[in-house]
Amino acid sequence: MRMKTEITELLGIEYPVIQGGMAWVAEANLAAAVSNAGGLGLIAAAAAPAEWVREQIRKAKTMTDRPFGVNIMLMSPEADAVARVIVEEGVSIVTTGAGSPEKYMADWKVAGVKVLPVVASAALAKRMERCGADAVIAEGTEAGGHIGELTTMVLVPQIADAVQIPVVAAGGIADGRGMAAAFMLGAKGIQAGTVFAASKESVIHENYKNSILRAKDIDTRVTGRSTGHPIRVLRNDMARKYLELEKNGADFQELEALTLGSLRKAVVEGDIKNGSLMAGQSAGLVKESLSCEEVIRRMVTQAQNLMNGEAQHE
Ligand code: TUI
Repeated sequence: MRMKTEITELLGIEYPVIQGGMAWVAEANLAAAVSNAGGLGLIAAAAAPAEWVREQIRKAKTMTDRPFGVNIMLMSPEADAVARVIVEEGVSIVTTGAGSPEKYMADWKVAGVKVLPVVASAALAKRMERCGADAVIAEGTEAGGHIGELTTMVLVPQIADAVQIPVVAAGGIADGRGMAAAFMLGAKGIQAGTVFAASKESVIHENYKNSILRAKDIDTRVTGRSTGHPIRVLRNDMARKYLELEKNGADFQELEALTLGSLRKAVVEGDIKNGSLMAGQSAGLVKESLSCEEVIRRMVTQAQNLMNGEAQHE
């Protein structure tokens, strides 16, 4: 099983599979497991203190000799500090989300950091290419957490046409069928979150994992459309309450109060009723908790078989 693409070359990894930068979920254990399996593991800085990110980077270094990266969430008040920690700790790969990383680009380039911004439009992809991005991650609205409007199916080919740098497809991909489809759309690699959140090495609460494994195709909801911060989650009491408040015209403060600490509640405490269970639409495709190694092996093998013309009917 070999799969060389511009993305494996760029990142120095074996398979063109990147683990999504999921808040509270993507910590050192998961990142190291994915990197040890030949993909690119990521530590998600999310809104965490920069010193927590530094600890996780140091921990991951003890757990893998392979490349891993840090995902920086640009809306975080800690973003400036995390951007510095990335350079100080010698992290070689960064993915960015929920904004534009332009102001950090010069410092990262000088330090030799490879930068892969997550984008949800062709315009932002072009802007990222101009400011020195090494590749872009085109994330469709099927993804979990903070999302854009366009589907992976229409976003990836338009971004592949818009830029010269390699494109990674994200959103809705959990198996080799999605991976093969992404290649057909012009991607050179894929990013997956949900399937890794449900993996054996993922440290999230069992209740959260089981919610992903039980989820059916139609079980996600998008909260926060009214505030301009749409977030895809699994449907539960929390999502229902949030959507009800939004329908009744609740203001930003009221909605924020409801969700404050809700992701932690789900990930750490396993509160699947009142917690915020961020997950992508691919939750419906994830039926069992596999090791990261198994996830990647099955995905790559299935994609290769499909691309060799061996159509897989169950
Ligand atoms: O960032 C994500 N997904 C996330 S971040 C997150 S933490 C959070 N928690 C509560 C509220 C908000 C965030 C949970 N999930 N994915 C990458 C992504 N980036 N998807 C879409 C975008 C994006 C959207 C607009 C990137 C850039 C952008 O515009 C930037 C600009 O300046 O034009």
